[in-house]
Formats: sequence, structure tokens, C-alpha cells
Amino acid sequence: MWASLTLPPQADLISGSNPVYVGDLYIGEMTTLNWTVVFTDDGIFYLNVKAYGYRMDTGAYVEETGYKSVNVVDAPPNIFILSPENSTYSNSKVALSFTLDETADWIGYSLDDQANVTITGNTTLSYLTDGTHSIVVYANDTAGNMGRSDMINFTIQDIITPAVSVLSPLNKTYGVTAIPLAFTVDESVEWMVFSLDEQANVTISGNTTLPEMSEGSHNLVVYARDIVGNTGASSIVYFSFMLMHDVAVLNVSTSKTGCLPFEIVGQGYNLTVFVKVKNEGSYTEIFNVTAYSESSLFGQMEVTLTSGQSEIVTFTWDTTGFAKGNYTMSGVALLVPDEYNASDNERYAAGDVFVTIPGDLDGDKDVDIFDIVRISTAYMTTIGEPAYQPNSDVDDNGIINIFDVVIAATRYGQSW
Ligand SMILES: [Ca+2]
Ligand SMILES: [Ca+2]
Ligand SMILES: [Ca+2]
Ligand SMILES: [Ca+2]
Repeated sequence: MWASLTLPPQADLISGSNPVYVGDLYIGEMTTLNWTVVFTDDGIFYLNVKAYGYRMDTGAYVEETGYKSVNVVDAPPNIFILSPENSTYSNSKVALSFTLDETADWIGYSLDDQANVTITGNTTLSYLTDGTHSIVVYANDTAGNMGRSDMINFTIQDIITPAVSVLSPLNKTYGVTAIPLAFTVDESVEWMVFSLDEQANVTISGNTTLPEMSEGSHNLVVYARDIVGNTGASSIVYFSFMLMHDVAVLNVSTSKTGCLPFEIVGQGYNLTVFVKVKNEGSYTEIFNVTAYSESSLFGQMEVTLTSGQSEIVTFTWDTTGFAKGNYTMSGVALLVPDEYNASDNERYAAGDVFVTIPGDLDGDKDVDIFDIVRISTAYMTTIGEPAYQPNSDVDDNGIINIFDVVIAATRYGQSW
């Protein structure tokens, strides 16, 4: 908070030729002073101010003291910059990290006395030009009191080349001509190119798709140049393209995926299972996709995919007749004639599904108050909403409502 202190009138102090000092201030004549004190901590503070001088009538030296106690209940945040430090950095990006001693409603920084940039916490200062820079961090607490860090001066002298990592293509054989080029660079760059098969550089602005290429072996390098002219290169990626037949299962998930402590389905109720398949070959393929719980087949569907196309196939597993316990879900893309790679045609879901009493939402083999609480915390939420908890949607119909409560309530107290 901000506080002001007004000196009590001190009529017997002289004015005129004899100077009067208040604190560190030379005022030259009798007056009332106001000035501002910034408190950086909460607590009770006593402000003392002494005025002294010589009486006009007798010439005697006198002192007068004013004081006031101030209860500071909400000082502005104290901000301490940890990085950058007052030193020289060899790259065009520098971490900005700092400490705050209270919750802030707003945080921002001013680089080189420019307009404040709003941030939510530690960040990275990028695109820093070579030379000297200054940084100040500001923060408003929830009562609107603005804190300010000390100013840090630092120097940039970028001699580090950008590190370029190619994520795609991988070192493998592709059957799809539209091969994605995906890569990362670890700093701000002003120029990026790729060179395919040692041919001329092709300028790009980021991830892209490589041009169609002939059957056989290929190689690729990505280059990137930072804003002061240091150029980095990726490792050389060697890969191949050939015409082939190849389908694959990319992923298997369920309507309960992500639930904690694990995925739950009530015995006798349904689970939705999603199998994502892709045609990674060069020709249109017609093939069957099947879904299993353990070794039990519960779904089969025929799909037609063009080269490079993917699709999520949806199946329903009815748990009626299955014993309580853990089940692993899997999806299979049946082999097409001359399948190039059979090893990626079957995939398992990431976690098991636990079949238990309908309404046992935490999977501890009973239906009690803790299960009812789980329904109530997600009550009246629908699939897609952040608060929707698939485990609490006992009948798996996309909404958690009174029907899910009834299923649990009618089995209240049961265990196994
Ligand atoms: Ca650099
Ligand atoms: Ca395959
Ligand atoms: Ca339970
Ligand atoms: Ca429901």
C-alpha cells in the first residue's frame, strides 16, 4: 500500500534565513510536507520524522519529532529475477525466471524499456539481438498493488548455431508418397530450408510435406539460420520409398480412456472401443478391422482406405456374460495381400478395463458413498465437457444423470 505522513504544525520553528531540514530535505522555510513511502512488506511500521533548526526569537536550537504508526496489510509483490543475470549470453534466447512472494493477478515484463508484455510465469526471451539489454518484471497482487523487480542488464553475443532435429521422415521405408517433413529448432530462426537428395535448398516456413519422389533410397537435411547469421544443420536422414501394400492399427482407445484410478465398466453394461487404422501403402485397400477383449472377438468391420488415409472404427463391447476382472482391449487390421509390414497390424489399448459391479466407479469392488460422490461431482455433465468423467457415466450414453445414480443406488452396499 501507499501511505503518506503529514508533519504536525511546528509553529515555533523559524523560517527565512535559517535553514530547516526535514529528513534529508532542505526546505529553507516553514512548511508542511507530504511525501510517499512505499512498503514492500506487511506489518506495523512506525514512521519517525525529525525537524530541527533555530528559533527566530531567541536563536536557540530546537528539535521537533513527528511519528505515525502504519499497519501495512497488503504490500505489493516482491519480485526477484533469477534469470537473466548481469552477464553475457551466447545465444539469442534467454530464460526469464523470477520469484514472486504472493499470488499475482497480472505479471508482465518490460524489455529494453518497451511496452509491458503480459506473461503467466517463467518464460523465454526470444529474438534477442546482439548487444546490451535490460529487463524489469512487474506484478499486480489481487488487491491491485503493483510490484517491480530491480532492473537487470545483460548482453547477448550469439555464437551458437540452431540445433535442428528431424522428427519425420524416419529412417524407414515408406509406401505413401506424401511423406510429412516435421522438425524442431531450439531457437528463433529467420531462415529454414531442406535439401532432398543433395539437391538445391527449398525454403520453408515450418513443417511441410515432401514432394513426391521416385522409388528407391533418399536422404534429407534441414538447415536453419538464427537472426544473427549462425546456420545449423540436422543430421542426415536416410529413408526409402517403394510401392507397397501396408495397413496398420495406429491406436486403440475406449470411451473410458483417461479415467482414474483406471478404466471401469459395470458388468452387463457397454464399453465403446475405438480402433484407428491407416493405409500406409501405395494403393487403395479394402480390409477387415476387428476388436477383441482378451482373446474374445466382439466386433468386425470392413473399411476402404485410399493411400495415406486413416479412419477411426468404433466398436461396442457388451460385457454381459463376462466375469468381473481386468480385460485388455486390442484392435487388428487383417493382412492385405502382399502386406509389406505385418508387425503393425495389431495393437493393444494403453490400459486395462476393469469389469465390476455397476456403480463401483473407483474400482475397489464395492458400491459405497465414495462411488456416489464421484457421480455427484460430475453430475449433469456431458461427453466433451471438462468435468465429464466417463467412469461415472455407468450406462455409457454420454451424459451423467439420474439414470446413472439409480444404477449405483440400487446396488448400494454390494461388494465382491
Ligand atoms: Ca543462435
Ligand atoms: Ca502393416
Ligand atoms: Ca467402490
Ligand atoms: Ca449416463
